[in-house]
Amino acid sequence: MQTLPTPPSGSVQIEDDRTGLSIETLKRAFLDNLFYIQGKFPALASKNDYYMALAYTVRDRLLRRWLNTAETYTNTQARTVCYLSAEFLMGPHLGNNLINLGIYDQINQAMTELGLDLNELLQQEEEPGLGNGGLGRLAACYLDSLATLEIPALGYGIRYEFGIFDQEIRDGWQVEITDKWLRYGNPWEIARPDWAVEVKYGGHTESFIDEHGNYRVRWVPFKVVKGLPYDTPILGYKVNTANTLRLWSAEATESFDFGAFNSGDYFGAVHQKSNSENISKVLYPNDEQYQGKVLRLEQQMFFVSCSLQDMIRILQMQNMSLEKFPEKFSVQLNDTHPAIAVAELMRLLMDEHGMQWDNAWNITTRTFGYTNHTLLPEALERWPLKLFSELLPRHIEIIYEINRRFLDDVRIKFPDDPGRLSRLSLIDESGEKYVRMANLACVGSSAINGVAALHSELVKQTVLKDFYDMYPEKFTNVTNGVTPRRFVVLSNPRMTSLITSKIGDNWIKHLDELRRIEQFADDPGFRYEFRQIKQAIKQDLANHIKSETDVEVDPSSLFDIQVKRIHEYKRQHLNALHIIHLYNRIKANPSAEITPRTFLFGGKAAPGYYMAKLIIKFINSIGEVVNRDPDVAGRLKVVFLKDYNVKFAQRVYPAADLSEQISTAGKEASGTGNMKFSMNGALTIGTLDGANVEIREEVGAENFFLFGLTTEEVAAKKAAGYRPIDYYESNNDLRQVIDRIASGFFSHGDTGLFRPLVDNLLHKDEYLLLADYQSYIDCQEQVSQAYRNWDHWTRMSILNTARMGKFSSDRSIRDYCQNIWKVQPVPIELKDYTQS
Ligand code: 7GP
Repeated sequence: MQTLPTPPSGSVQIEDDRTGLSIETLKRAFLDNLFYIQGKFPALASKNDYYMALAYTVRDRLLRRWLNTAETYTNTQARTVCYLSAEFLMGPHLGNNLINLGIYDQINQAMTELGLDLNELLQQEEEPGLGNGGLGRLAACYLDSLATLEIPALGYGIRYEFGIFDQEIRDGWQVEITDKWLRYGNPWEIARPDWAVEVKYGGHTESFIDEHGNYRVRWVPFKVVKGLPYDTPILGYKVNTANTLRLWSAEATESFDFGAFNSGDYFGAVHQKSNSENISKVLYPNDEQYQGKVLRLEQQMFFVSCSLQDMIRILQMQNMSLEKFPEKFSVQLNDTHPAIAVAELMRLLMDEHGMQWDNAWNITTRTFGYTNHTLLPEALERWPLKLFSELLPRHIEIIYEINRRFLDDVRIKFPDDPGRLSRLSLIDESGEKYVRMANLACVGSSAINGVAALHSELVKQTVLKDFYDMYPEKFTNVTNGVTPRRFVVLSNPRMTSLITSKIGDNWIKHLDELRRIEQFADDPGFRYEFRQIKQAIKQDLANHIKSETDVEVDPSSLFDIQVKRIHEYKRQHLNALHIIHLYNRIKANPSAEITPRTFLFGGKAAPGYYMAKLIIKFINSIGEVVNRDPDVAGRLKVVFLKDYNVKFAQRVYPAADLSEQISTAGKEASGTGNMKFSMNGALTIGTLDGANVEIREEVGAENFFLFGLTTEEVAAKKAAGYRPIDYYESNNDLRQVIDRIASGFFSHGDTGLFRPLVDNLLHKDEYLLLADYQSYIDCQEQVSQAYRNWDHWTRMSILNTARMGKFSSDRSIRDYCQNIWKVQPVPIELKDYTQS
């Protein structure tokens, strides 16, 4: 190792190896970490060693900000947002931290001088896939914006040992592989064993009268599990604020049951340990599909109880009384997964801290806010009463009491309305009994919001209508947003430099300023550069596709991309019908004028969701035929890219010409991929669903390809008795598409393979693909025509980027702060610990 030069006394300031930013210091610090943390010297080091050494070098530069932030929050007793979420889909940390620290170029230079390629090292990071899709990724964007806006905040969740599965494609089918993301260690987290807490399950309760003559309850659990917190710093963009993501890992209270061990039951002794650790073992891979498994309820209770106990610890450490809980903390429930928090906070306040009901209830309801993320009925969480009571005997008592008092309030507001009472009850008693988590969240929160304007309206009119009637003042909207740091600056450095060269870099923090590039939309030079950049990015993706799948795609073709979880309501199969329509046109007339297109798909299907998995096979089967048919002559290519995740998403959004946002109106709560595409200059083909409505308003109807039925039309059609077969029978083109599938043409003659898909479309078609088919095809034809005029297309593309300011997650977080959390920024000053 290099030795430090001795400075001439008093004249030269030596840069500290853990904080310095000069290229020389960065190189030295990097080699030092390689040596002392990885235990390697360059000749022995693997790519992963280099990645780790770099990660530690960057983490060192974060730590001062992180500790300064924690210290400032402690000293000022700052009001803090706690974001409770069963999922945080963070994506790789390294690149984002380089951007937010503002040292991307320096590190790039330092690596180059050491003969290393920063891009390769960035690719090395195994991303923490601790989420399924939109809900988990939104939580991650919100942490970025909270830190950037200097808002005191903690993210609380579960440190799953295995995140969302890795997806392989074999013979066109999805195969799930365990995600061992912690295999090589995680340089971004720090364990905090001294803040471990305990969580109880099962057993029974006993009541007693305490020394003040008060009625109290004691819970005698069947098992106790230890929760160990792991902290990850979340740095804001070019600020000193570094907030904390605190994820809980489950451990047995005693690693061995020594009693059992000594009596010779070695297996039994270890069994108890592995049983407890199961709680944080694996993320449930279902997206918008509720699964009533005990382990899932154990997970929810686990992270919620750990987090609330942690908040109480923080409050007490700051010498604040429990009465101050709602002033110190605003706690947001990310959907109903953490809704048990309402009962758990009541229990902690009453049973563990001796508070009386009314006081505890007042504190609880002032603390929580609840965000709804879906209207799909199959996602609504309700736990079988028996299962719930056995696992959480104390919580069910509390829920009964909340319910008793709540229903009394309902009776006063709506006398003689038994139907309403049974719909609002926290317990579903219509058949087998269930605990309704959304009802618990609504009663226990002071604010309830949906995630896009349309969605928030539908929440009030449908799933939560009775609650809206009861508490209209609780309801608001906060339209989702995404972070431009990760999804523009990091993902699209070329477009970022072009924009910055014209309007400076203020837009990165104030995305509305992107409007200032509108003035260049008619500037031929700017258009040219904008288009060249898109072309270069498409070429990169084409190379990647070639190396991954061996399919050759034409980078000048229209890149038509749909990436998101596979779900029938998102209608990836409608997109597929369009491909078959184009293919049929070519087969009918090989010299037909077809705008060359590359269709790209990516996304995981829940392992138990048969239809979604069949859709993946369907897309791959179409690709197999279309990609090699000589009549097509390369004009159409269909590629399904395996293992879609955050890391890959970052390469995909900038390469898109067309973004597919084609869910049945009324089904997609918001969508956030739609925003990421459009910010990167893709045009959208979409329905009036979720945030598409607002995106279209912002970018202008003339820069958006709209098709399909509206929410009201969908409802009316269903009410009138929708018959998909009528569309099949009356539309020749559609019939040919469906018949082509049914004939076994895409399945080596096997007419059975896609029968479930075809039968479903013809006889059920819950998501109205056939009703929207012609409108979609016509709209796609407009897209094809528009793409032929590249200059005009580029203009529309620039205007999309320029007008996406509203969809920065900074705006969403400002909305939450003002309307729901009532919390103010607390700027952090950098203090130099090395001097003290
Ligand atoms: C998703 C919604 O489907 C998507 O439209 C929205 O943009 C996203 O949340 C963020 O708000 N919902 C989920 O991912 C989900 O699992 C069930 O919802 C609770």
